[in-house]
Amino acid sequence: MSETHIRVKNTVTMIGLPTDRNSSYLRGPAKAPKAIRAALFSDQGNAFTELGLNLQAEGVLSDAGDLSLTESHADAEVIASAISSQLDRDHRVLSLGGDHSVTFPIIQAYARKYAGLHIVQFDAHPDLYLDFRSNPNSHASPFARILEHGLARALVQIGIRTMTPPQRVVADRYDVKSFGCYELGAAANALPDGPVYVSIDMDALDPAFAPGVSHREPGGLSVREILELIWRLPGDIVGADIVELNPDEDFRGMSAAAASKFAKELIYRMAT
Ligand SMILES: [Mn+2]
Repeated sequence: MSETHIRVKNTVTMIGLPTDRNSSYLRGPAKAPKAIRAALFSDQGNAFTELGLNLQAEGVLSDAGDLSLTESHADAEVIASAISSQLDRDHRVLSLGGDHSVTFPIIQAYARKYAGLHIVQFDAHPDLYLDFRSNPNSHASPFARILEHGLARALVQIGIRTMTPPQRVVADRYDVKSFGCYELGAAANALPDGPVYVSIDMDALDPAFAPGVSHREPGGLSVREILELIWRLPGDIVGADIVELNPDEDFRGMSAAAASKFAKELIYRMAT
């Protein structure tokens, strides 16, 4: 299929969120936006998605650069207003984290534009702690914040392999659909219709595919399994993030390459 047959309906703005403030273990994801961009625009590949969309074609992708974040409480509002201003232009946003705490302010902005937003989260971890080590904004808590603020109609989690009793309580309270790596058929059947936001934590992948994360959890998903689920999503993907890449833990850029692959295919789904 050549690019001339693909109709571009939306411009996707890519924006980097270089923050590590709410990481609970290792630091490093603040360096991820630079690493993902370098992989995305590297001569190791080309600018075409698997179905033939040229990311460099007019009106497909714009890059807003990295936000200036100060590792302070004020960052959340800086993130939310930057996302809102892109949504006000009717762009769709691909955010490059950063630790997973960034998803809460991003969704605060999205919820102002999209009522009844569904979220699909690829992750080894549920991230449903009401607070983690006394930090309610921890990267282990963004989906607890999103759900208790009523910012999403429903949450589907895929790749989960670290559920704990306190997080199970929160999952049950908000009817979260949480799927392990052994039930991808059921997960595929639970993929939502309607406006959907996709959040990819790189530790959803098996560490064999992406060693460059702060919390390696073996027994994870393959790159291809995640791509298949992104393609099969019946809903309209209106926004996405790729978070928790830790370049300091990477091996020869292979995790950054996986993150850039997800970026390409998410841009395809958002743009067309
Ligand atoms: Mn995770």
